[in-house]
Amino acid sequence: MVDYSELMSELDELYKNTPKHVDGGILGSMTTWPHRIGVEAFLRFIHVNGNDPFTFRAVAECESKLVREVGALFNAEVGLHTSGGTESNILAVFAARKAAKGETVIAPSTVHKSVDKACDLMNCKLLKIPTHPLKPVDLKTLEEYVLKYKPFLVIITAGTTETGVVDPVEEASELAEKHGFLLHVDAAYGGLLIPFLRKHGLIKTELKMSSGVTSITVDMHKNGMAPIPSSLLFFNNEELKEKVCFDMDYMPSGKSCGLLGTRPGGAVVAAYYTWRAIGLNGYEENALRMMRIAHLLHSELKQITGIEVYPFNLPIITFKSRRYSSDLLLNKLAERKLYLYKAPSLNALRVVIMPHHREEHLYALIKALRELHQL
Ligand code: 0PR
Repeated sequence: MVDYSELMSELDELYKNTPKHVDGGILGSMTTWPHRIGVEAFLRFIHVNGNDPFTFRAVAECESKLVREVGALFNAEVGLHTSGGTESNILAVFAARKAAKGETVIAPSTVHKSVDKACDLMNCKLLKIPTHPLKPVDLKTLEEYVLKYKPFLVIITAGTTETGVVDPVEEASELAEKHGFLLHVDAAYGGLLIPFLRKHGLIKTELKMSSGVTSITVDMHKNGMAPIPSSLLFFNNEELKEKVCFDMDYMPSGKSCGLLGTRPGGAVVAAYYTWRAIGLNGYEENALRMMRIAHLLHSELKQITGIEVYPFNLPIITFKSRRYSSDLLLNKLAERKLYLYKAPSLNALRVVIMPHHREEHLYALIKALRELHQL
């Protein structure tokens, strides 16, 4: 006989020893503590297959409301829920590849690795424009690459993984119209920050489905605070979306959209109710608070002798130690239960301020860095 109570104690132990966002030590990951309404929604719909909107209508309803309501932030009307930024980016490349002839994709070197993965899977040639990690892609160079290599797709990023840089969406969209390439914008990280920060003049770029933009990735499990796995992929028309839907004749709906078959329907319901629970005002407040905390961390790190801190646009702070290598510092901080990520292109470390962070979480890091850099 299996002893459930033994299993439960084992689970309790595992849970106890797993870092939690509320403790404040998770400082490098783009994940956050999901909203409790989202958790509740996920639990209630834990049994639901998101691939079967016929039997489980709630999922289909939540997905279409989510696409409509979140999409309104970006003037986007068509889209689908996916398992994350990686799936959204893979599908964006797949749809573009079916819609346009060619095999070359162009992206700044700051693009997320999921695009390498997508191109590897689809056997397309990914050409990267050397781009400084702290700068957006240079438009003149982008145009030169486009004229020279004639890509079917260009991918830019609104909030890069390592440094939160926002590529010039409007200008790239104009280039797309002028030269006839498709344009995907990866806003997995920045999608639920940029519209709110722009409203306050903190970001200049307008992130929207303008006529030159083909698709946009926006993750709900990052700054959306929805439970993992959750992302949205928006397309600028229905035909493009149909390209990521496949025949599934035995299913009542007759088709299946996206990469997964059976999938967590609970994640879709959870994302929608998280979105409702936080609301536009909540997302705006989060974005402003995260920027305030980022400024605080930035100015504190600047004062520590032995640390070089880089400029930022979105709440991602990168810094380097003159005393320790990135790997050594990463491990020294992890010993103190402060978990950062690397920003390899700068040979630096990365702190991503997420919605759950409070000032005191950052003071623990500042204190540790001060101690480690004392003479
Ligand atoms: N696009 C951007 C701009 C991202 O920063 C990420 C994730 C993705 C797409 C992929 O999203 P999913 O992880 O939801 O598929 N960046 C995360 C981060 O930098 C997670 C991550 C980290 C993913 C390392 C892959 C990886 O190799 O924290």
